[in-house]
Formats: sequence, structure tokens, C-alpha cells
Amino acid sequence: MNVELNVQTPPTETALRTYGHYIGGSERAQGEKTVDRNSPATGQVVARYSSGTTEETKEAIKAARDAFDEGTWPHLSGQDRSRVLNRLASLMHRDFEKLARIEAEETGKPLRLARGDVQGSIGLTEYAAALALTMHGDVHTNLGPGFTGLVTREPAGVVGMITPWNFPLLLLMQKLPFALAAGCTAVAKPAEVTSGTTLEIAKLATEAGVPAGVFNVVTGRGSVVGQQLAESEFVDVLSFTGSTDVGRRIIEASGTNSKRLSMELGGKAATIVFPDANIEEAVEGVLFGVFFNQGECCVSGARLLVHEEIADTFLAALVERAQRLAVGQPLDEDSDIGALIHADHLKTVLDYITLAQERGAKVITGGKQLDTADLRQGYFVAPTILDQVDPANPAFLEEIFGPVLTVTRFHSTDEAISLANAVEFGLANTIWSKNIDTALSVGRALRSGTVWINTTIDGAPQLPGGGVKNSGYGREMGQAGFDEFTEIKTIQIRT
Ligand code: TAP
Repeated sequence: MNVELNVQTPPTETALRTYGHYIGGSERAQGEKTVDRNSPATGQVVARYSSGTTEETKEAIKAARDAFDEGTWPHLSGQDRSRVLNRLASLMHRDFEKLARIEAEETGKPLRLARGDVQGSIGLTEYAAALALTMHGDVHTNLGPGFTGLVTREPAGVVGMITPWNFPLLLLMQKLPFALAAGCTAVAKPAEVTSGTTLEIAKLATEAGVPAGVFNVVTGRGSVVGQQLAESEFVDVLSFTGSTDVGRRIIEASGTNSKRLSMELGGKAATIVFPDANIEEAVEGVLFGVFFNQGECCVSGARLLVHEEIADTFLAALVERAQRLAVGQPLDEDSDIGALIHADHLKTVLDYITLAQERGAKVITGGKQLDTADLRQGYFVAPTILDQVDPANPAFLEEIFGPVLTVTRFHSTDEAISLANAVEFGLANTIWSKNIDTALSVGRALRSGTVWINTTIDGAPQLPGGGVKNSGYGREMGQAGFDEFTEIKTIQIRT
């Protein structure tokens, strides 16, 4: 198959996109019940989706089940699956700007960031294509005379994928290509308001040669579609990314059957800045860590822990830089920070800022919704820094998921570690220090699935990510992420 690699230029005007579910290799007509997505930046309706029913979800699960139990995909050679995944990556290259544009319009994030999400998703697909080639088992020949043991890796079955609204494409692609590489089939349920890129990927997967029924998408409400995926006895693995609260509901709903769960839940990362850090780099790192994607990021470095000795000068530099960030329309190439996802979330973020102040915090920059003529129709919040946040403040303990940085000073390394670990979450933390002893010993003591040293919100397809404590369990990406979609079978032979 030839893949057209010319990058396509999307229309400059926003047009309403309408979609049906994607089941059994084709798009369904839109049902009677639909969901409109209003741009969080302008209020304009940008997409209309079907609101899926339990019956439609069951149909999609059946399509995936049939494709797994009776279809060719799980039995193809790794090389054949790898070729299909590489074609999918090429098609994503071809539709690069279209995918980025949909993502920016639906989430409210700057187009520049959305392009990064598409680039990252292509990288994940290419890496998963390589894993399809290397999937293998072990042979044991030291079991005693006449005995041989084979430990094989097989596709785990039908995978349910439930994703949130902050990185709709990237978080899907932390799951889908890995599951497909392993030989699994899947049903995805994207967040209700940001389903566009997931449906576009379903079409591209078919174009790339993924057989009918191997990848299905049902859009609509979590409490209907997601709940059915969690309850269904025909789903073997449920891979969930979202809040800790919904994660708990899914664990409960899955309780009646023994499906494997991979839970990527909430976070409240700390960024620890030691006096021996490269201060200029640390300022940029802290800013990026907290304001990237409007702070709507599970690994957002939302808590700054800064050594008392450098705190005042560090904060002065931070505030000066934060005030130069451009909050603006997602499609404006100069925007650094876009709109929050919806009105309810805007209220949650603003309420946290108010509550934090009532509990003693001081706003040193930002702290309010932006009300200029060009931003008034959307949910834009100024980059906010709260100083003097003590560890009992809800802003320190709870996930705000917005452009809000809390600042807490520390006096000793032990105090920094204890403050960083003093939350229920354990997804990621960041350390800025030029002293390798400090950086490594603190890194070892932090209770989180990822620790970044002198870099932040970084990563590569080879590196697994995931949480400890109430940030969940299971890993995505890397070999460990791939293994989540495989089952081990032991075959013992006596000859
Ligand atoms: P949630 O409200 O938890 O929603 C996540 C997904 O679950 C959505 O598709 C949602 O559908 C669905 N859902 C809701 N109720 C459900 C139910 N009863 N059964 C099954 N599915 C259900 O999260 P969100 O607000 O979209 O995203 C923000 C959260 O995600 C934050 O806590 C953030 O930390 C977390 N997150 C974690 C990670 C990682 S890697 N750990 C990455 C990104 C985000 P609807 O469309 O109906 O809401």
C-alpha cells in the first residue's frame, strides 16, 4: 500500500464536524441523541458526537470480541502488525495539521502544543511498531532431564480504553498502538467533549490496514459507555486514564469479573529547587512544569518547594517570567496558554484560588479569570502563583488541574522530601540541583512513578510512566506498557 506523505493543509475557518460511533470498521450514522462540543475558547460549536447507549457499547465490544476470537489480527506475524502500525504513523504525519487543529479547537490548548501531542503520538506508534517485531518468550532448558519449559507471551484479548479530555490523542496513543502491537483488539471511549481525534484515528487505522472490528470507538457519557466497558465480562483488560474518583468507580464496577486493570489516575507533583540549581534553567523549568497545557496535566509541577536561602530571588524571577506568558486564543501561534476545558472546571479552579487565600496563601501574580475583549467568551485564567502555602492548605494537597502554582519554602533536604511525599498522589516529581548526590538520593526517596532531574514533563516512548499511591497502578509506554497488553502462558514439556 502506498501512503501519501504530503502534509495536508486544514481549512482556515472552523467548520462544524459531525461524527458517529466507529464500530466494525466503519462509521455509524449519527444517532438521535447527540453531544455538542462548544469551543472553550470562543463558545462556537465545533463538533457534534453521538451520545452512545449501553446497547451500542455492547455492539462495539462484540465487534472487538469477534475480531479477537475469530479474526486474523492476533495471529498475524509481528512483522505484519508492525507494518500496519508504521503505515498508521505515516498517515498521522499526512494528517498532522488536521489532527492538531481538532485537538486545539476541542481542548482549548494552544495549537503549538497540540502539534507536540501529534508528534508524540507518531513517535509512540513507531515505537510500538518496533515492539511488535521483538515480542518473544523464553525457553528454559535447565529444568532437569527430559524437561523443557516455554514461557510465551500472547495478546491479552479485548481492551477497553477510557481516556480524559486533557490530552485526548496522546493518551489514547499511550495505549492503542501498544495494544495493537501485542495483537489485542480494542474499544475506546474518549472523553465526551473531546472525541474528535480518537474517531479520526479509527478512520486512519482502517486506512492503514487494521482489520474491521479490531479498533472501535463509542462516544458519549462515562456513566453509560465507560460503565459498560468496566462491567462487561467480554472485556479482558481495562486501561483507564482519568481522575482518582472515577478510577475508584471503575475498580468497583469491574469487581464482578476478573479483568486486568491499568489505572492512570490523578497527580499533584512537586518541583524541588535546591540552592545549587542552575537558577535560570530552574525558573524556566518550574514555569513550563506548571503552566504547560494550562496546568491541565496529570504530571503538572503544581507545588514548588524552594529552599529558603534562594526563595525570594527565585520567586521574583518566576513572577517576572510568568507575567510575560501569552494567554490567548488556541489558534493564535503566539499563545503559550489557552482556555480551560469548560465552565465547571473554570469555577473549580477559581474556587481553589479563593479557598487557598482564605487559608493564608498570598496571590503574587494572576489569581483571576481574564476578561479582555478577545478572551471574554472563553475560560481563560491568568497564570497564578500562590505564596506562603502551608502543607494543610487544600491547594497544596488536592489536584487543582489549572494554571496555579503553590509555593512552600523548605530548610533541609529531609523537609523537602517529606513535603513532596505529603500528598495522596504519586505520579511524578521534579528536582533541580547540580549536585548528583543530592539529586539521586532525593530522587530515590520520592514516592512517585517518575522523577525528573534537571528537566520536567519530559519522556520518551521507551520510558514507562504510571503512578503509585492514589495515582494508580500499571504502566504505560516502554516495554512495561507493552507487557500490560500481553498474557504469559507457561508450557512445560516432558520428552
Ligand atoms: P474523569 O472525569 O475521571 O474522566 C475520565 C474518563 O472517564 C472520561 O472519558 C469520562 O467520561 C469517563 N468516566 C466518567 N465516569 C465514568 C464511569 N462511571 N465509568 C467509566 N468511565 C467514566 O477525568 P477528566 O476530568 O476527564 O480528566 C482529568 C483527570 O485525569 C485528572 O484527575 C488527571 O490527573 C487525570 N489524568 C491522569 C493521567 C495519568 S497518565 N495518570 C493523564 C491525564 C489525566 P466523560 O466524558 O463522561 O467525563
